[in-house]
Amino acid sequence: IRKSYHGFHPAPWYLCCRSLSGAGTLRWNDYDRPKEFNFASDVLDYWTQMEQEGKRGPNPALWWVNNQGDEVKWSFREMTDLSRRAANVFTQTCGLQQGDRLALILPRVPEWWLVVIGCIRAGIIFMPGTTQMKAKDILYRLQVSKAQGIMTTDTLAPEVDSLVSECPALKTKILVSDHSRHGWLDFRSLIKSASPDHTCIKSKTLDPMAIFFTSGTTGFPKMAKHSHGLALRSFLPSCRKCLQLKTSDVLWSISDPGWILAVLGCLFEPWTSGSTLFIHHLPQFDPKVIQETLFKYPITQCLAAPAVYRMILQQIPTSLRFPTLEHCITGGEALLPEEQEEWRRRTGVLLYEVYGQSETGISCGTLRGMKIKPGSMGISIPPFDIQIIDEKGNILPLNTEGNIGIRIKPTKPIGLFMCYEDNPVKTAEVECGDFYNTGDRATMDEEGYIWFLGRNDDIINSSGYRIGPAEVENALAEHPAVAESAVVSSPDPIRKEVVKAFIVLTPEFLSHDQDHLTQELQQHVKSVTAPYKYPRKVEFVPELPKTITGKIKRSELRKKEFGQL
Ligand code: BCO
Repeated sequence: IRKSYHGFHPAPWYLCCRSLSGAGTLRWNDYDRPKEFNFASDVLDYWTQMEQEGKRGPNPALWWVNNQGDEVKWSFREMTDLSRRAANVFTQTCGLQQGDRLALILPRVPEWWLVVIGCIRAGIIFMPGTTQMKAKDILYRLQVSKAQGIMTTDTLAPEVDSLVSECPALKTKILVSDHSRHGWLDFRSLIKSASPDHTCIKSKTLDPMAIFFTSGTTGFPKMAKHSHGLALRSFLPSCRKCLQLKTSDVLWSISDPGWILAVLGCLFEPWTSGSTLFIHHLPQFDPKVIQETLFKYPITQCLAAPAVYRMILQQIPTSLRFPTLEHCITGGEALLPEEQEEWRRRTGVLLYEVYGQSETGISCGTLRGMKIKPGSMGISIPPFDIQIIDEKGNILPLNTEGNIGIRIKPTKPIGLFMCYEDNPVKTAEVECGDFYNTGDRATMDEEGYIWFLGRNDDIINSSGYRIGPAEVENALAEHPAVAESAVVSSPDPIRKEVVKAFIVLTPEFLSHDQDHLTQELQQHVKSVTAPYKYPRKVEFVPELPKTITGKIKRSELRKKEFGQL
């Protein structure tokens, strides 16, 4: 890793770089389905070549900073070199092969990019996960995916060691740290000694590339499996219209590396266009740090969940007139029209909304320069054909509420997930006639703009996190105070929705102080599963509403929360 402030002069390159619309001057059209595609060889190595031929400015591919003043700047050539080394580490030292699975639980450290590109080069299926995960979350992921490898930092390594005996498929543990740990391979030293010569696999576009875990209403998260087509999609002309990045752009993508939004916004989108990706390590989210960073660095585009923009607007009373910021994009949850307007008023920059899921990547959006209709998520982005459908897959008339469907017949579009791995039942459940049913409710207007309304099930979207109620209920059930619980969405001015738990107490806890018990239960959930899921609201009730067959009526509780009953 090169940590240096030297040899880098921001002003000249971001003012004078050539503008190219994409790697390889747009070889494919929206509906082409090339047989082979590999992001590392087709895109990253292309920009390395452009750099070598002097056809791209001196701006780095990755520009990483942290709060301690460390800085990493890697050119495309360095990314190519280091990611080839990473591929060799995986195949030669770790014994991983094409088709093997690697659980990747890293914070925003520069190695994350080497690992993902290294995996793509070697055909290893990477499975990103948030560092908020706890031992049980990790155990589930390792077991259900039969992962052969895991890569993480010092913080989670002890958790992994505590469960490794229950994961027979796991054969390699790789640590990203300045220290070594018994039983773990040391990535930072291995990469230094690895060879930079590696022949990238010739991946078929529809070969598997990544697995994202996504929460559902019931049970444990499902494995949404994506092919290399996910990366190809960022390359297609329609998708390029979304951000319209140029080689001179500096895109700051604020998503946690555990989510698909990061794989798109922190990797495929910026590097397809040969742009600079800017990353702030941000171990804790702090709107003030975001404001300062946007003033300090020549960032031209910013991609973050609505909650990030909302929290900046709510918590920073001082100037938001950032010197170089031109374009802002948001996705992951619904954005309110008044938030969009306030962002424009205070920054002078428009905020464009995109929509997608772990299954779909970015599916629709208001493309840069297109008319913004506040409250709408924009239009369908080809090759996706989005329609509003009924429960049987019939297309509904304009301005009629229904499910957001993405056409999969006669041909599944490039970039849509392949299936829920090892789960044909759930895969079949989301097929609805000729469409993939997203489970999100919306309407479409005469101009094709899509207007989000909510979910058709019990999934909670809190500040951009998709949370399955059963995951929180299971965590609560482990506490002796909880006889039973029902977890639903509840309105919130900051996070739009938060997790609320209705809890029936066991007799021994009925006389306990309820405020104290609330805190204890919140801490308990934070300690057994990823803390972003903890119930920010708790209500103790004598009983839960149920159907005659004994099923908890979550929808009744949710409607009460939103004043719909
Ligand atoms: O709010 P609290 O302080 O009570 O609790 C927070 C944390 O303090 C706490 N926590 C975090 N790590 C912990 C911990 N507690 C104990 N041990 C730990 N190791 O847990 C709570 C976590 O909540 P949070 O993550 O929402 O934290 P925060 O700081 O409020 O962050 C705000 C946001 C906006 C940065 C965050 O909510 C966020 O990143 N949201 C966006 C999520 C996102 O990127 N979604 C996109 C998914 S992909 C997609 O939608 C497809 C689109 C194509």
